[in-house]
Amino acid sequence: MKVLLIILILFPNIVFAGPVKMIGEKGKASETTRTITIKMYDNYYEPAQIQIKKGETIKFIVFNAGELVHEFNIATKEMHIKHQPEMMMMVENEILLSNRIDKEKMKKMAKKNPSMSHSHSNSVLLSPGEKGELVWKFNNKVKLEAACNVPGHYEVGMIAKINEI
Ligand SMILES: [Cu+2]
Repeated sequence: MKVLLIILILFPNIVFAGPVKMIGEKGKASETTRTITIKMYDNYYEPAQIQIKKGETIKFIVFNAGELVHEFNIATKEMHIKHQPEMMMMVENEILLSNRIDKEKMKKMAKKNPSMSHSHSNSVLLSPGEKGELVWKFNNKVKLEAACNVPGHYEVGMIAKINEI
């Protein structure tokens, strides 16, 4: 226990950067091998299955065609579950409204609490009608899923399975 605590204090990056590398990394746009268009509806993705090959860098063009705010987040199931309280906090602080993201408030809150900036390289959070892009390099070390962590959406199955082919 004591040893773990010392490791956490001395090397926080080892502990926290680890899982992120496990899921792959932010890709370079110049290394994109394929583009996949994802449409987000209330509350599902189209397509609901994504096929990837090891080492591929994919550019995802994500469009929110629904009437609610949605997220496209590439992570493991465990990471999604851990991310959900953070999203709930955004709802409680009225940054994340059901059909809109209060970006001004998000900026102000981010100064106090960096986790509220919601700028993770593995996710895009979009208001209805908005379009976003995410370039991801897959290394296929762990099982991944793309999911929406807006409160209630993951629970009703707003998940796109990522399968290695
Ligand atoms: Cu959603």
